Amino acid sequence: LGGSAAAAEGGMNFSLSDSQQEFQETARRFAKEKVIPAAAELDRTMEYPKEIFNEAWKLGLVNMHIPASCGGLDAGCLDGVIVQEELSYGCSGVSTALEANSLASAPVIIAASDAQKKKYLGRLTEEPLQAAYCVTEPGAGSDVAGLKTFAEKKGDKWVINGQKMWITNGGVANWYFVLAKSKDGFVSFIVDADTPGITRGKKEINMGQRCSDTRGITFENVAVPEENLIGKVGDGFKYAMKAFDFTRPPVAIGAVGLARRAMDESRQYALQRKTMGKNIAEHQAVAFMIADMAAGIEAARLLTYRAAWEIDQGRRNTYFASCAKLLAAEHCQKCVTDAVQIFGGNGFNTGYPVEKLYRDSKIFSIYEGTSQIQRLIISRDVLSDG
Ligand code: CS8
Ligand code: FAD
Repeated sequence: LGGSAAAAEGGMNFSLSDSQQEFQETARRFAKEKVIPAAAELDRTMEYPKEIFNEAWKLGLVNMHIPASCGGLDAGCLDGVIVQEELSYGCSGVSTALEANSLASAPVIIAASDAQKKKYLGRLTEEPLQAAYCVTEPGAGSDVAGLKTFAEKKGDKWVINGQKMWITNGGVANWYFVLAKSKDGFVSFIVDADTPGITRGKKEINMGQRCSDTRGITFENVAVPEENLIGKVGDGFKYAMKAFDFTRPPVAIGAVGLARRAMDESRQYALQRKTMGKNIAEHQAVAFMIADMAAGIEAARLLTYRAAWEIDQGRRNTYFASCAKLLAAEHCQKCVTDAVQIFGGNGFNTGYPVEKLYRDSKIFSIYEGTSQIQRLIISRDVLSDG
């Protein structure tokens, strides 16, 4: 018995490093002290959580992956995942609003020049500013290759025309990552938000995560200097896809954090609500719903850690990232449905916390690639020759 020989070889290890534990504790405390107390009101007013952003920025809980050369922490994907679970436990509207900077920064970290990184990532570490990732369009969400925004080279500038939709941080961003088509294939740019020709749409009123700022953005003859073209003409699509490899794990763990919150709320309620002479937790039908929540949360967390760990090892993790995003998003929705059930009539009421969790959860199976798109990516991988 015991695995001391195997352990000595340094194989599987489920421990967090000291710095990861520190990230986790900081984020957990921040969620408890700053996010949870503000969440219901932010949901009601739909106000962008600027103050919370600023405080999280000071603590290093946003922009975690920006390289040290640009003033960042250079944290790995797993480090960010550990933080995101805690922030999302507090409020996934807030965690989405905070994490959108990492999504916008990902293709820049992947493919931009040192000068571009210094200028635009450096800006995010110098001041608590926002950035946004503009890929989706009114006519092209799942089918990124079908997007229509067009960029044409004119002298030493690129002129962008098109419309983006559902852009997180759209109304508050200082700069945008923009994916477009050109006559020579996909091109991507960093675009200053105050460039003439950019119009930010109205804030969308969404079902959940209502404090996160989601908007359409229109680009009308937006002239962008050549120096803001990212990487090579023709490779823009791949930069946008590679970004998802890094950002789907944090989105997956957002669903885990929300599911864990639903479980904790359910546990607390089930231990005090009485029917037929006992706590409802003592009815097996209720206890087993909580058991299913726990088992799925453990599985989704481990799979997400694996997806994040793979990319931190420098390996392509597309398959694991999609598996994690799919499992976590779907399980999260099961958890919130059961949480509302455990709360009975109170679950359907805005005075209790679980109806917000129910509304907030749905987006996890839509953004960063729908559950169907994750299945497409996974099935292509499983069914391929390699
Ligand atoms: O279109 C792809 C897809 O992923 N669709 C889903 C779109 C999506 O996820 N959108 C999310 C937008 S952002 C968002 O929602 C933010 S929410 C707020 C979060 C805030 C933070 C909490 C697809 C359907 C998977 C693929 O489309 P296809 O058109 O079939 O392309 P492919 O044939 O698969 O690929 C074409 C070429 O690209 C290469 N590729 C694809 N994926 C990758 C990765 N790494 C590197 N290269 C990649 N991951 C692929 O190999 C092909 O290359 P070739 O050289 O042409 O063979
Ligand atoms: P569609 O692509 O039209 O899909 C409609 C339905 O058809 C879905 O159920 C889908 O799964 C299914 N479907 C489509 N194609 C297939 C297929 N091949 N096989 C099987 N089923 C299929 N985008 C950004 O670029 N940046 C952001 O910051 C951003 N933030 C967002 C925030 C919010 C709150 C929301 C709602 C969206 C955000 N998005 C963002 C866009 C998001 O990624 C897209 O909404 C999502 O990818 C789905 O695209 P769609 O809405 O166009 O749906």
